[in-house]
Amino acid sequence: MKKGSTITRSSRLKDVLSSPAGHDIIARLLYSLGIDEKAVSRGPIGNLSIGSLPKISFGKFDQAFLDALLTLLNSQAEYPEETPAKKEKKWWKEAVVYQVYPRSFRDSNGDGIGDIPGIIEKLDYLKDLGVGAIWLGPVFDSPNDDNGYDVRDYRKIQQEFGTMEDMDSLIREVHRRGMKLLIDLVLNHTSDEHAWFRKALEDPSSPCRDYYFFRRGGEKQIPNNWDSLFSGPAWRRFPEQEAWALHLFTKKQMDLNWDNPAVRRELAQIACWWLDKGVDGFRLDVISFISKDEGLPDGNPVIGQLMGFTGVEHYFHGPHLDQYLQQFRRESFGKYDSYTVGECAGNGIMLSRLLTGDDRGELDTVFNFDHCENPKRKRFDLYTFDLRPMARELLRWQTEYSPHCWPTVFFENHDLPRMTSKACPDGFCRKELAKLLATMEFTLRGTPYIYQGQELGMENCPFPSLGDFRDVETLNKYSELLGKGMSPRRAFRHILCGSRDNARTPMQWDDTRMAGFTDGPSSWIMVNPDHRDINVETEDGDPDSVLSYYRRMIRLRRGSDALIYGDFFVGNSSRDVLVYERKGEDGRYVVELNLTPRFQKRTISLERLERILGNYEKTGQILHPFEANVYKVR
Ligand code: ISL
Ligand code: CA
Repeated sequence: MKKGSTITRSSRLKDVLSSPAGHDIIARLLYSLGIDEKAVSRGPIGNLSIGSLPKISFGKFDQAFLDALLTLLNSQAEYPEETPAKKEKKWWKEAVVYQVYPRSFRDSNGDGIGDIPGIIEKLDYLKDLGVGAIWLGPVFDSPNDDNGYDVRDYRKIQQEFGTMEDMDSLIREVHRRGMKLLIDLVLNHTSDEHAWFRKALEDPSSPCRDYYFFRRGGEKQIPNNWDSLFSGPAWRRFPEQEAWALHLFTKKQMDLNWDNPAVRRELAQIACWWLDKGVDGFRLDVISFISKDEGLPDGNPVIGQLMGFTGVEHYFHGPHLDQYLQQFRRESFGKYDSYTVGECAGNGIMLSRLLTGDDRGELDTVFNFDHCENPKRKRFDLYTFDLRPMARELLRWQTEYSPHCWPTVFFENHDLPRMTSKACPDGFCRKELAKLLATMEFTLRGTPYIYQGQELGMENCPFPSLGDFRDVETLNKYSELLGKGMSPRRAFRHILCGSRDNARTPMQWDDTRMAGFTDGPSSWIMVNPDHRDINVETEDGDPDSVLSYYRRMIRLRRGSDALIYGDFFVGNSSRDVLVYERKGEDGRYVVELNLTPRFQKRTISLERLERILGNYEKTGQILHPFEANVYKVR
């Protein structure tokens, strides 16, 4: 099929794979059907027509789905150019990034809430760990409906976190230690308490009204069928005005209308304001959602079911996303020596190629989450996570993402339960698993991200009751499940495993009652009782601890051209054991990973290999559960 030609019902599946949106969507579809993508690109399935999808899926995908799919496939006509890659060396390709969740890192004044002076107290710890850049969660003034992801004023610091002077000294102190600071800009939506939204409500004729998506309509006239990602419909009603406004997240997080040039200008000015203050870049919250299809049409129910939320096909990579990002970069961070990572859920390898190619002028890197859950599973499902499909997905990003693009490598963040608990719920291999993940993290190509506490091997929290949860998404989910008729006991088990609060319990500095997080009597969310064993102080003095392993791994990566910029090759692997190689100026490294909690046969010969790091004291003929080794080729 020729580039740019229209995709129809009679187009063959393998041809669709050559269009960016088509590639990512078909790949995702096949994943959900449990079919390997290669079966389509190379095998006979590839010769089937799109029109046969209803048949081969036994009706799971119906005609309406097909229509929605064709519209979607044809909406994204752009193709990446085939120019030579720049392959430039950059500080952000070399830096290890550490994500700080401000509320839960360190409380300096005993009120039980983490704060900026608390972060400053711990900068030497981060420096010592080998961190090159810090991603700081949102610290802007906020009514805290979604822990700061609902911004009331982008140029003011949340009182509980400190003052603007504290923020200035944080920037200074980070730089003084040779590290960089990235801040978390939330630009897809503002709080309903932001001055723009208040004005829009007070005076419907003010220019601010068009900063958001207001639609007229009575109680029964909801503008479309989109779901909020945090349960319920994506529309909030303002009865006194006979109007609705769009919110993809909570009822207090109002979506901004990026189609309005004034909105784009204001947001670029905010970014410049922070860059002028000295921050080194941004993590852009749900940035891939900023462009919505014109007219906000209804979402297809089958796509909705597949993706978990109805409507996503109309905004996950909307019609003007690339153009808005190019403009945003030109008018803000493109003028600085900065680094930007965009949160771009649902954008697969090809669409991310559009977002991050060094010839595209958009973002530097993206976060994609396809590896974070197993096929056919969602975060709140009760299941034991299997590392093998995750590794396959990560390998695709290593081998199929273009040389124009730079990946990110991460396993945890403030929205995800702890990997240790997901993949090893009974905890018997916790340390080995945590070290295996560290081995991957610092030997794959891409910028590695550590989420606070990951370097200790922190686990999910055994929250005793509903009252111990804090997260709005969790609480909404619980009501949603009860509403569907689930028993309270069962609903509780689901939120216990999937809740974002699992990652948000206080950082564990020592084994005292409040884990060294606060000197006050209590904290805003409970401390995980496992802090008696899992904490910085204890692990610091133990050469066998997860923390010590992180330090060694980071030191190894930092000094190695091969591990940062080197070429990547898949080695002789089996279904259960992954082997890959990195090659650069300092030589060749071989990484060997047993991805299962069981003993496995080795797939390579160790002749000519010198073992330089591993998560077991010795390695024998048979690989131990989750065994990980790094070798240097002699
Ligand atoms: O799309 C998703 C699920 O399929 C989510 O993972 C989505 O990427 C995520 O919910 C977006 O998260 C970000 O924006 C939210 C905020 O609550 C999160 O903490 C933040 O990381 C709204 O601002
Ligand atoms: Ca505090």
